[in-house]
Amino acid sequence: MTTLFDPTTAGALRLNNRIVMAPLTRNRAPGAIPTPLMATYYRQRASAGLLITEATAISHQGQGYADVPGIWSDEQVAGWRQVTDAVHAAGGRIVVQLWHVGRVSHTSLQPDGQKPVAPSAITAKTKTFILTDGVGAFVDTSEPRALALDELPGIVQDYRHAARNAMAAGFDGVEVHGANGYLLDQFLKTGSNHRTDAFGGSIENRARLLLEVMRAITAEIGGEHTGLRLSPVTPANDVIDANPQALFEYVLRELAPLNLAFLHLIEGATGGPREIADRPFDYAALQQAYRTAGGQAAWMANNGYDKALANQALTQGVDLVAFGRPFIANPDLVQRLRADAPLNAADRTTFYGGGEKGYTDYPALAA
Ligand code: 8OZ
Repeated sequence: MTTLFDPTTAGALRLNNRIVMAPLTRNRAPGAIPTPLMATYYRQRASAGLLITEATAISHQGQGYADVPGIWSDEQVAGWRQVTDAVHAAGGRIVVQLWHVGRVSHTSLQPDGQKPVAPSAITAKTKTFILTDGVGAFVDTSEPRALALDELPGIVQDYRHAARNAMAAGFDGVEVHGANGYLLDQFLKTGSNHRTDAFGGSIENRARLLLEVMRAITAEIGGEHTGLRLSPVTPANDVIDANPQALFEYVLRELAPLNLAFLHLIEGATGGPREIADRPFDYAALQQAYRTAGGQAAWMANNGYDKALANQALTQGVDLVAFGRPFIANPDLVQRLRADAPLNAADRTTFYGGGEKGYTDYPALAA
């Protein structure tokens, strides 16, 4: 029987096991440039079969929180190079999560203090985190402006450029952040997309930006180096779709020919309940739609998994399981799961921002 500890492949990626470190926002990149401390943090966790970095902005416009990293400049690429070298030296694999926040931002984080951008000028009822004179605070997101039709090719180009930078920085590939109410998810879903042009209205139109982004990235770096994260029913960041089952089955059928490395599904509410009473979703039917269309990507499941639930999922069509919060406090999570050892508890007060405390100082099991 296959277990979490058996090696596998995902596109071009050869993984030592099926345990994935989920993307985790940690806000420790001042000026959006990855630091040596971040290299230590990721190296400590390199026994995961695959590391997915924290969400990383593809452009200044794509920034939505203080001190999150970017991957649009050469200086950022050089910063990430320290991270990928450290992880590879420790025998791990790492992809960078490519992120445009869309409307989940604040004017103070945007170029020249401009409004954040979105499919439609609808403010998200959610908070972001900003720094004012070095003091952090959670604040309401700013009112966005709707992107003009002629701006969308530039957004696609920013993703493509970020993917090229990712390979230059030594990553094994990228994960496109299509989840959690950020730009691509805002375009997908009826609640946030009220456009009347070719990028709004029908499912085909709402899916168009995501599909153009995925086609551009796979043309640039190859599908075998490309993954995608989706969250069909999460309420995170105030998104909702009227008919998510039909929407996501369409998206996955269209993605089938792209030869993707993996598809990463957040089941239920991100970081919350796996089942949402008024938002049912059939993930097995989604996978069936993708496989029937010829899609071969590894299927990565996420949200609230423990060892028993993960091993059960491996018998039901899941190939990889992503663990989030357990990796914050347990750099050697793979070893601990293998040994059924107790897990360190994570300190919430150090999740976002700060230095080594609550970041690189969690102990591994004694040798
Ligand atoms: C927590 C805090 C800020 C951002 C996501 C990138 O939910 C995030 C995020 C999580 O995908």
